[in-house]
Amino acid sequence: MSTQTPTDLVNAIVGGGGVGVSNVTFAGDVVCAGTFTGGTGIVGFESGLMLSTGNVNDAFGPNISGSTTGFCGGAGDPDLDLLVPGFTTQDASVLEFDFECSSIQFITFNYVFASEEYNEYVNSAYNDVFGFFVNGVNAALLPDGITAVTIDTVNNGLNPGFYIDNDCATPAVCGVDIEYDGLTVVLTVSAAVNPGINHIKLAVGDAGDTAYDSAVFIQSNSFVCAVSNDITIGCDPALNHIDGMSVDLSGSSFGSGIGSDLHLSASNGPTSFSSMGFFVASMDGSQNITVPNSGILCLGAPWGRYNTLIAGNQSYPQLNSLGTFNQVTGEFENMSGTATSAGGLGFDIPTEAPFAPPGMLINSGETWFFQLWYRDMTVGGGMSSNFSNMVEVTFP
Ligand SMILES: [Ca+2]
Ligand SMILES: [Ca+2]
Ligand SMILES: [Ca+2]
Ligand SMILES: [Ca+2]
Repeated sequence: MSTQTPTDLVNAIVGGGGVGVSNVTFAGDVVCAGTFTGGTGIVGFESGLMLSTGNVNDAFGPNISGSTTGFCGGAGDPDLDLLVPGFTTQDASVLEFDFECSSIQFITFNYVFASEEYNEYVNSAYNDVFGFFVNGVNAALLPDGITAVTIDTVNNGLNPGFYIDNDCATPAVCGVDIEYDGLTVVLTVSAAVNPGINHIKLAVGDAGDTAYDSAVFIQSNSFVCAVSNDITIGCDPALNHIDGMSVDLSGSSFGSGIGSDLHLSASNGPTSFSSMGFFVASMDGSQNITVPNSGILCLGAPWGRYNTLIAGNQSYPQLNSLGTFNQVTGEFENMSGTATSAGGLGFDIPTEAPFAPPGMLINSGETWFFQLWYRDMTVGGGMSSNFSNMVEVTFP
């Protein structure tokens, strides 16, 4: 845990390119905000940003108190006050900034809320509160899109599936290596944003008094512009490869501008030999035929491969998705440098579709289907091939 400048705090959570950030401000005490590492197995992600109503260094486990309390200068926040009618918040930690997404209409990020107010102050006046205000509207909601995440709405009695009890007293369960007596599972914010400049306020505050800390943890690099929610998986699961697993293809936004802002990644690949592969695309995802020793081809014709050899033109390097599966992790690693993710995992789909002759574009509003083709082996040691499952994307 370490305290940082406001810009450091924002940089800790903004991932990839594409999220233009400006006008960063922080209100609160410097000891009540910071960055952290080592969160795996505790909050559910390794590193990120933390905002607290007490000293961030009091977050470390084990849980030795039911009432850990720190102070952040006293001042509350008017937007938080509106979430707890009748109360004035205090000790608020408030990080605000403007951001801009290039042509994409959603923002997402992952977080956990934790509090010492659990469990004794559930359904009481002493309810600490947090909010992620996107253009003034709180986006910290349960997956139903309606219920605000609060101590009173996520606890042992209400929405317990989103709650991890860590209270050593009521009842005595405190297996998580963190001071907070209760915390949420990892939750995701998904909020529509406007073209151009948007504003977000990330805020947590004490309510009722300044005692008993509460905090929010936001996952590093998880704050990204999203390709809407319109990514679905099909033709799943794929046929198992020689090592007994099926390759999982998934899609996400990578938030910068090679083209369509879609990032494909593939995992669970063969590790017993060096397997290469590349991505293929089609506007028809209805085929679903099993090819002996070659997996399930889900894409209908015509389909094209993101491979400079088939494009037949070295001036189109962005179409080269050739890669290999890491023989330790089974993750697909891009060999041609056209993946923006850490470690070059996966592939950033360009605007141009991989058909020969080149020049066909993926256009806004179109639905496309993607699979990974890769080298597989037969049980007898002969060479074969296989496919991942399929990702279907309607481009915004
Ligand atoms: Ca505690
Ligand atoms: Ca407590
Ligand atoms: Ca406090
Ligand atoms: Ca409190």
